Amino acid sequence: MNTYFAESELIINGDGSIFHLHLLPEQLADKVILVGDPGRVDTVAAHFDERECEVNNREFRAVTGTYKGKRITVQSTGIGCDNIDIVLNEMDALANIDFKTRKAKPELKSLTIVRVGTCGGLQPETPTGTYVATVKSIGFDGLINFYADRDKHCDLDLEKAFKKHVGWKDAMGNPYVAPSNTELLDRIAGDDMVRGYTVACGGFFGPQGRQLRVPLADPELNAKIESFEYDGLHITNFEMESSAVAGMSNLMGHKALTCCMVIANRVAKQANSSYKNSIDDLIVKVLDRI
Ligand code: R1P
Ligand code: URA
Repeated sequence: MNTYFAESELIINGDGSIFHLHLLPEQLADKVILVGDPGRVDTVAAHFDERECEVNNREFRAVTGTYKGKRITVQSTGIGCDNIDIVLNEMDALANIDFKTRKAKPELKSLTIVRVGTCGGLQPETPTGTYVATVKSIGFDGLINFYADRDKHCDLDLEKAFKKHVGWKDAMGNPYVAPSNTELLDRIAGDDMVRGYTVACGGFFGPQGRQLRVPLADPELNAKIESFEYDGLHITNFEMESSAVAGMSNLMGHKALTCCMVIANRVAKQANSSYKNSIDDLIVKVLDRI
Protein backbone atom coordinates (compact mmCIF):
# COMPACT_ATOMS: atom_id res chain seq x y z
CA MET A 1 0.00 0.00 0.00
CA ASN A 2 1.44 3.37 -1.00
CA THR A 3 -0.03 5.90 1.47
CA TYR A 4 -1.38 9.25 0.26
CA PHE A 5 -0.05 12.02 2.55
CA ALA A 6 -2.90 14.49 3.14
CA GLU A 7 -2.42 18.27 3.00
CA SER A 8 -2.38 18.50 6.82
CA GLU A 9 0.37 15.85 7.17
CA LEU A 10 2.68 16.99 4.40
CA ILE A 11 2.29 20.76 4.18
CA ILE A 12 3.43 22.19 0.83
CA ASN A 13 3.53 25.96 0.29
CA GLY A 14 1.82 27.65 -2.66
CA ASP A 15 5.15 27.86 -4.56
CA GLY A 16 5.70 24.09 -4.24
CA SER A 17 8.25 24.37 -1.41
CA ILE A 18 8.16 22.40 1.86
CA PHE A 19 6.41 24.11 4.80
CA HIS A 20 9.27 25.17 7.14
CA LEU A 21 12.45 24.87 5.09
CA HIS A 22 10.92 26.59 2.02
CA LEU A 23 13.09 24.39 -0.23
CA LEU A 24 11.82 22.93 -3.50
CA PRO A 25 12.56 19.20 -4.03
CA GLU A 26 15.09 19.95 -6.78
CA GLN A 27 17.00 22.40 -4.52
CA LEU A 28 18.14 19.70 -2.05
CA ALA A 29 21.50 18.03 -2.76
CA ASP A 30 22.21 14.40 -1.79
CA LYS A 31 25.04 15.59 0.49
CA VAL A 32 23.88 17.79 3.36
CA ILE A 33 25.77 19.74 6.02
CA LEU A 34 23.65 20.76 9.02
CA VAL A 35 24.68 23.64 11.28
CA GLY A 36 22.79 25.09 14.22
CA ASP A 37 23.56 28.76 13.66
CA PRO A 38 22.06 30.36 10.50
CA GLY A 39 25.18 32.57 10.43
CA ARG A 40 27.36 29.45 10.02
CA VAL A 41 25.63 28.64 6.71
CA ASP A 42 27.59 31.38 4.98
CA THR A 43 30.84 30.33 6.71
CA VAL A 44 30.36 26.96 4.98
CA ALA A 45 29.04 28.35 1.68
CA ALA A 46 31.99 30.78 1.47
CA HIS A 47 34.03 27.74 0.41
CA PHE A 48 31.64 26.81 -2.45
CA ASP A 49 32.82 27.21 -6.07
CA GLU A 50 29.36 28.45 -6.94
CA ARG A 51 25.95 28.95 -5.31
CA GLU A 52 22.84 27.56 -6.97
CA CYS A 53 20.20 28.87 -4.52
CA GLU A 54 19.75 30.53 -1.11
CA VAL A 55 16.54 30.01 0.86
CA ASN A 56 15.51 31.50 4.24
CA ASN A 57 12.59 30.99 6.61
CA ARG A 58 12.66 31.49 10.41
CA GLU A 59 15.90 29.89 11.76
CA PHE A 60 16.17 27.75 8.65
CA ARG A 61 18.66 29.11 6.09
CA ALA A 62 19.93 26.94 3.23
CA VAL A 63 22.47 27.37 0.46
CA THR A 64 22.94 24.73 -2.23
CA GLY A 65 26.10 24.90 -4.31
CA THR A 66 29.18 22.98 -5.35
CA TYR A 67 32.45 22.41 -3.49
CA LYS A 68 35.27 20.94 -5.64
CA GLY A 69 32.60 19.58 -7.97
CA LYS A 70 30.43 18.01 -5.19
CA ARG A 71 26.84 19.27 -4.96
CA ILE A 72 26.11 20.09 -1.31
CA THR A 73 23.26 21.74 0.63
CA VAL A 74 24.20 23.53 3.85
CA GLN A 75 21.15 23.98 6.09
CA SER A 76 20.78 25.65 9.48
CA THR A 77 18.57 23.94 12.02
CA GLY A 78 18.48 26.42 14.90
CA ILE A 79 18.88 24.96 18.38
CA GLY A 80 17.48 21.65 19.60
CA CYS A 81 16.19 18.21 18.66
CA ASP A 82 12.64 19.50 18.16
CA ASN A 83 13.96 21.43 15.16
CA ILE A 84 15.79 18.34 13.89
CA ASP A 85 12.44 16.50 13.75
CA ILE A 86 11.28 19.20 11.34
CA VAL A 87 14.47 19.42 9.29
CA LEU A 88 14.97 15.66 8.85
CA ASN A 89 11.29 14.93 8.08
CA GLU A 90 11.11 17.78 5.57
CA MET A 91 14.42 16.83 3.91
CA ASP A 92 13.29 13.21 3.67
CA ALA A 93 10.00 14.37 2.13
CA LEU A 94 11.91 16.52 -0.40
CA ALA A 95 14.06 13.52 -1.34
CA ASN A 96 11.59 10.65 -1.14
CA ILE A 97 8.01 11.88 -1.61
CA ASP A 98 6.55 12.89 -4.98
CA PHE A 99 4.95 16.29 -4.24
CA LYS A 100 2.50 15.90 -7.17
CA THR A 101 1.05 12.50 -6.19
CA ARG A 102 1.76 12.98 -2.42
CA LYS A 103 3.04 9.40 -2.26
CA ALA A 104 6.48 7.90 -1.52
CA LYS A 105 8.66 7.52 -4.60
CA PRO A 106 9.22 3.90 -5.72
CA GLU A 107 13.02 4.24 -5.35
CA LEU A 108 14.08 5.74 -2.02
CA LYS A 109 17.16 7.97 -1.82
CA SER A 110 19.68 7.82 1.02
CA LEU A 111 21.08 11.24 1.91
CA THR A 112 24.53 11.78 3.43
CA ILE A 113 24.15 14.14 6.39
CA VAL A 114 26.92 15.64 8.53
CA ARG A 115 26.17 18.04 11.39
CA VAL A 116 28.99 20.52 12.11
CA GLY A 117 28.38 22.04 15.50
CA THR A 118 29.85 23.31 18.75
CA CYS A 119 29.79 21.39 22.01
CA GLY A 120 30.90 21.18 25.61
CA GLY A 121 33.84 18.83 26.37
CA LEU A 122 33.51 16.33 29.23
CA GLN A 123 36.95 14.71 29.40
CA PRO A 124 40.51 15.91 30.05
CA GLU A 125 41.34 14.90 26.42
CA THR A 126 38.68 17.28 25.05
CA PRO A 127 40.00 20.81 25.79
CA THR A 128 38.52 23.78 23.92
CA GLY A 129 39.37 23.61 20.22
CA THR A 130 39.17 19.76 20.08
CA TYR A 131 37.16 18.22 17.22
CA VAL A 132 34.90 15.38 18.36
CA ALA A 133 33.21 12.85 16.06
CA THR A 134 30.17 11.16 17.58
CA VAL A 135 30.29 7.35 17.56
CA LYS A 136 26.87 7.03 19.22
CA SER A 137 24.63 9.71 20.61
CA ILE A 138 22.73 9.36 23.87
CA GLY A 139 19.55 11.40 23.52
CA PHE A 140 18.11 13.00 26.65
CA ASP A 141 15.56 14.76 24.39
CA GLY A 142 12.99 11.96 23.94
CA LEU A 143 12.30 12.53 20.22
CA ILE A 144 12.97 9.02 18.88
CA ASN A 145 10.75 7.47 21.60
CA PHE A 146 7.76 8.73 19.57
CA TYR A 147 8.61 6.57 16.51
CA ALA A 148 7.55 2.90 16.23
CA ASP A 149 10.87 1.38 15.14
CA ARG A 150 12.90 3.03 17.92
CA ASP A 151 14.09 -0.27 19.46
CA LYS A 152 15.23 -1.70 16.10
CA HIS A 153 17.56 1.23 15.46
CA CYS A 154 18.83 2.11 18.93
CA ASP A 155 21.59 0.45 21.00
CA LEU A 156 19.51 -0.98 23.85
CA ASP A 157 22.48 -2.57 25.67
CA LEU A 158 24.32 0.76 25.89
CA GLU A 159 21.08 2.46 27.00
CA LYS A 160 20.67 -0.09 29.82
CA ALA A 161 24.33 0.16 30.93
CA PHE A 162 24.16 3.97 30.92
CA LYS A 163 20.93 4.12 32.94
CA LYS A 164 22.36 1.71 35.52
CA HIS A 165 25.67 3.59 35.80
CA VAL A 166 24.10 6.99 36.41
CA GLY A 167 21.03 5.79 38.38
CA TRP A 168 18.75 7.40 35.78
CA LYS A 169 15.58 9.00 37.18
CA ASP A 170 12.48 7.99 35.13
CA ALA A 171 11.00 11.46 35.59
CA MET A 172 13.71 12.77 33.22
CA GLY A 173 12.17 10.74 30.34
CA ASN A 174 13.79 7.71 28.70
CA PRO A 175 17.21 8.28 27.08
CA TYR A 176 17.88 6.54 23.72
CA VAL A 177 21.14 5.65 21.99
CA ALA A 178 21.42 6.41 18.25
CA PRO A 179 24.55 5.15 16.45
CA SER A 180 26.25 7.24 13.75
CA ASN A 181 26.81 5.69 10.32
CA THR A 182 30.08 3.76 10.65
CA GLU A 183 31.29 4.25 7.05
CA LEU A 184 30.77 8.01 7.35
CA LEU A 185 32.44 8.06 10.77
CA ASP A 186 35.58 6.30 9.45
CA ARG A 187 35.76 8.53 6.36
CA ILE A 188 35.16 11.87 8.08
CA ALA A 189 36.69 11.49 11.55
CA GLY A 190 40.05 10.40 10.07
CA ASP A 191 42.81 10.43 12.66
CA ASP A 192 42.43 14.08 13.66
CA MET A 193 39.11 13.95 15.52
CA VAL A 194 38.50 12.44 18.97
CA ARG A 195 35.85 9.69 18.85
CA GLY A 196 33.40 9.20 21.68
CA TYR A 197 29.80 9.09 22.80
CA THR A 198 27.92 12.38 22.71
CA VAL A 199 25.06 13.27 25.03
CA ALA A 200 22.42 15.38 23.27
CA CYS A 201 20.29 17.38 25.69
CA GLY A 202 16.93 19.11 25.57
CA GLY A 203 18.51 22.22 27.11
CA PHE A 204 21.80 24.05 27.58
CA PHE A 205 21.55 24.57 31.35
CA GLY A 206 19.80 22.02 33.63
CA PRO A 207 20.01 19.04 31.23
CA GLN A 208 23.76 19.69 30.80
CA GLY A 209 24.27 20.08 34.55
CA ARG A 210 24.73 23.87 34.46
CA GLN A 211 23.23 25.34 37.61
CA LEU A 212 22.71 29.07 37.80
CA ARG A 213 19.92 30.09 40.23
CA VAL A 214 17.72 26.99 39.86
CA PRO A 215 18.77 23.76 41.70
CA LEU A 216 19.23 20.55 39.66
CA ALA A 217 17.33 17.26 40.10
CA ASP A 218 20.64 15.34 40.25
CA PRO A 219 23.69 17.57 40.91
CA GLU A 220 26.00 14.49 40.57
CA LEU A 221 24.76 13.52 37.09
CA ASN A 222 27.66 15.13 35.18
CA ALA A 223 30.29 13.38 37.34
CA LYS A 224 28.57 10.04 36.65
CA ILE A 225 28.34 10.84 32.91
CA GLU A 226 32.08 11.64 32.86
CA SER A 227 33.04 8.33 34.54
CA PHE A 228 30.86 6.14 32.27
CA GLU A 229 32.82 3.78 29.98
CA TYR A 230 31.43 1.27 27.48
CA ASP A 231 33.28 -0.72 24.80
CA GLY A 232 36.45 1.25 25.60
CA LEU A 233 34.89 4.66 24.91
CA HIS A 234 33.87 7.55 27.17
CA ILE A 235 31.17 10.19 26.86
CA THR A 236 33.21 13.02 25.37
CA ASN A 237 30.76 15.85 24.85
CA PHE A 238 27.40 17.55 25.33
CA GLU A 239 25.44 19.26 22.58
CA MET A 240 21.79 19.49 21.56
CA GLU A 241 21.05 17.84 18.19
CA SER A 242 23.21 14.73 17.46
CA SER A 243 20.79 12.11 18.86
CA ALA A 244 17.90 13.31 16.70
CA VAL A 245 20.14 13.66 13.62
CA ALA A 246 21.42 10.06 13.98
CA GLY A 247 18.11 8.65 15.23
CA MET A 248 15.89 10.13 12.51
CA SER A 249 18.46 9.27 9.82
CA ASN A 250 18.61 5.65 10.97
CA LEU A 251 14.78 5.40 10.94
CA MET A 252 14.65 6.89 7.41
CA GLY A 253 17.63 5.09 5.82
CA HIS A 254 19.95 8.10 5.57
CA LYS A 255 23.63 8.13 6.64
CA ALA A 256 24.47 10.61 9.38
CA LEU A 257 27.30 11.80 11.58
CA THR A 258 27.89 14.70 13.97
CA CYS A 259 31.28 16.45 14.29
CA CYS A 260 31.66 19.24 16.82
CA MET A 261 34.29 21.66 18.02
CA VAL A 262 34.62 21.94 21.80
CA ILE A 263 33.99 25.52 22.92
CA ALA A 264 33.61 24.88 26.66
CA ASN A 265 35.42 22.28 28.76
CA ARG A 266 33.20 21.45 31.70
CA VAL A 267 35.93 19.62 33.63
CA ALA A 268 38.53 22.41 33.30
CA LYS A 269 35.77 25.06 33.65
CA GLN A 270 37.05 26.89 30.54
CA ALA A 271 35.15 28.41 27.61
CA ASN A 272 35.97 30.07 24.29
CA SER A 273 33.18 32.43 23.26
CA SER A 274 35.04 33.72 20.16
CA TYR A 275 35.12 30.39 18.34
CA LYS A 276 33.48 31.58 15.11
CA ASN A 277 36.76 31.87 13.16
CA SER A 278 38.34 28.65 14.43
CA ILE A 279 35.42 26.40 13.42
CA ASP A 280 36.34 27.06 9.77
CA ASP A 281 39.11 24.44 9.88
CA LEU A 282 36.57 21.76 10.94
CA ILE A 283 34.20 22.91 8.19
CA VAL A 284 36.92 22.46 5.52
CA LYS A 285 37.79 18.97 6.81
CA VAL A 286 34.12 17.97 6.53
CA LEU A 287 33.70 19.56 3.07
CA ASP A 288 36.79 17.69 1.82
CA ARG A 289 35.70 14.34 3.26
CA ILE A 290 31.91 14.30 2.76
C1 R1P B 1 23.98 25.86 22.08
O1 R1P B 1 24.78 26.99 22.24
C2 R1P B 1 23.98 25.38 20.64
O2 R1P B 1 25.33 25.11 20.21
C3 R1P B 1 25.47 23.75 19.82
C4 R1P B 1 24.35 23.06 20.56
O3 R1P B 1 24.06 21.80 20.03
C5 R1P B 1 23.23 24.06 20.48
O4 R1P B 1 22.58 24.05 19.25
O5 R1P B 1 25.40 23.50 18.44
P1 R1P B 1 25.48 24.59 17.25
O6 R1P B 1 26.82 25.24 17.41
O7 R1P B 1 25.36 23.85 15.98
O8 R1P B 1 24.33 25.55 17.44
N1 URA C 1 26.84 23.64 22.99
C1 URA C 1 26.26 22.96 24.00
O1 URA C 1 25.16 22.41 23.84
N2 URA C 1 26.89 22.90 25.19
C2 URA C 1 28.07 23.50 25.43
O2 URA C 1 28.58 23.43 26.54
C3 URA C 1 28.67 24.21 24.36
C4 URA C 1 28.03 24.25 23.14
